[in-house]
Amino acid sequence: MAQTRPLGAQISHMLKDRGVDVIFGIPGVHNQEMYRGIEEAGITHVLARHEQGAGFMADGYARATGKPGVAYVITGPGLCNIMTPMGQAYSDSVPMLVISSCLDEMAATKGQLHQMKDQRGAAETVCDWSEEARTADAAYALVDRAIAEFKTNRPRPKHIQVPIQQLETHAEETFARWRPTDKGRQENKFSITRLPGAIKQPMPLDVIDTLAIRLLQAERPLFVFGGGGARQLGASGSSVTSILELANAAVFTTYAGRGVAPPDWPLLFGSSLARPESAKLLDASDCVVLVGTDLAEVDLWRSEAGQRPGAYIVNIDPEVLSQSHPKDWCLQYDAATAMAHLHSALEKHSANALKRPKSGWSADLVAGYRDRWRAEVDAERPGIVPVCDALRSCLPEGTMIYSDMTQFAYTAKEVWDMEMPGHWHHPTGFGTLGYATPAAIGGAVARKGKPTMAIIGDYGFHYTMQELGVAVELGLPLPIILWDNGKLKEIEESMVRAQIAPNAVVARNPDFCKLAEAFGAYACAPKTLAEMQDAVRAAFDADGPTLIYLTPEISA
Ligand SMILES: Cc1ncc(C[n+]2csc(CCOP(=O)(O)OP(=O)(O)O)c2C)c(N)n1
Ligand SMILES: [Mg+2]
Repeated sequence: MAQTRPLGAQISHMLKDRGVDVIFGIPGVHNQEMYRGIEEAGITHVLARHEQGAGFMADGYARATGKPGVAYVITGPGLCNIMTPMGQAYSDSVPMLVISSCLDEMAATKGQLHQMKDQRGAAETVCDWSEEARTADAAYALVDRAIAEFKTNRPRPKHIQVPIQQLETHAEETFARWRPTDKGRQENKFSITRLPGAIKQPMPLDVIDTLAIRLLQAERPLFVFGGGGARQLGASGSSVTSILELANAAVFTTYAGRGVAPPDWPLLFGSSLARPESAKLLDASDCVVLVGTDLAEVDLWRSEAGQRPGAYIVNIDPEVLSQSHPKDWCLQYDAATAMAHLHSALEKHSANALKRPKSGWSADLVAGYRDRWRAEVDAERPGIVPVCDALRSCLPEGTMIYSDMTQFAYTAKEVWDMEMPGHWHHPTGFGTLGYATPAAIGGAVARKGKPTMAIIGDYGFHYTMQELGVAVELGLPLPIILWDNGKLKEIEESMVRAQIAPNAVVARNPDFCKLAEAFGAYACAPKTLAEMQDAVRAAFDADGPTLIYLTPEISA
């Protein structure tokens, strides 16, 4: 029997019906109607300590699962506080749904609680769209629109605001009418299978065939996989491995694309696109395939990728395709669909006795570049590479890592190959300090029983340290690697390079271990790499988070 409830409660029931199990947020008098239905609907609510924390938790949850990360916030300051995570989710293509209350009336009444000039418009500057629902049906339609777009478009955050009076008004459960009834669809609610475009237009098999033949005939075929590729290919990495084998192709990944190609693939150049020499290699390739990447400035740290004449570009985002070179081939598909077809085409054509010439790449050549780049990375920010190696070797299989804007992460991203795609999350595009702790909490909530770890710098930790309380409350076995170099070191070095006398780059730090303990977390300060490894192993078995405090003085 369809039930009538206040709209605030209906929204939670609808979200549950559409597959949402967890909501991150903070209640207030304005959005309390949204809290009426949460428990009854069977949804777990995680109470953050700041809306920025709630937003990053929703982001971490979404990146860990591919499901939407949902957050409830209040009018005005609640929404403003979550706008930074929305901006982060926008730049990194994360499916996040923020639902807030809003004032019923603005123009005629000044000085209302939580009033701001244009809340909807403000949110729109950091997300895909921001809409107001003035009726129950509008709210339901917007929720379904958001969920549908997460599945079919490049996933990006959306904001729905509902006037307080509407949240309080009783509404019919009409959203149930649209409930998908067939079981297959129910189970598949959030998985990206095919784009609507892919359903309407058949795969352009002639283009895929041409690509397969070109890959087989090329001297130096080269794939670049990005974060979109990692997200869409997910666990179907095996088809990538056989594509690489059939084509004997070399691979670059972006930082977010790590893990799409297996780390032991002998022609893996790694996540080294920021090394200037990578441009030469792209240039040298006679068949470049870009999968789920827009080769953004934050991937390359230069304006141009390299020549890549007549590249094949697989991307679900038409905006990315619109920036291609006129000679490029554009395939508006998700990576999984395109790679599956490419795999069949490669098998067909290699069986058809198309002679595969000796590849222009060799394992030795690739290893030579990689060794040199590793030495460069080590020289740029000395002392971090050995800590990365020790850390990597003690992590349980399938550990998901959330990193922050710290030198430790900048180094790690270039020297740390991932075994699986989608297991290292960094605030890449927006570059927000304070991301790692709450995002890792969201990831740990999403993957109970599986290992999750955060890496953060001493300054960045200050931004969201209060969320430690959430990790303690939820008993999450989360190691938090805190890299304390005693300053805003990346900024200090940048000032020195710009011949600015370094200033405003040292903040007096608290005793981080005592601070963590005050929250009820565990804390330790290992002095050697072996002690660090023991601490990390113990942290994964603990009944709450552990702050693992490291300084550059750590000894081998
Ligand atoms: C919200 C926000 N404010 C400011 C910055 C600029 N910023 C980037 S790194 C950094 C210093 C970070 O210091 P720390 O966390 O100690 O990392 P380190 O570079 O020392 O390893 C600052 C202020 C930012 N990225 N995000
Ligand atoms: Mg620092």
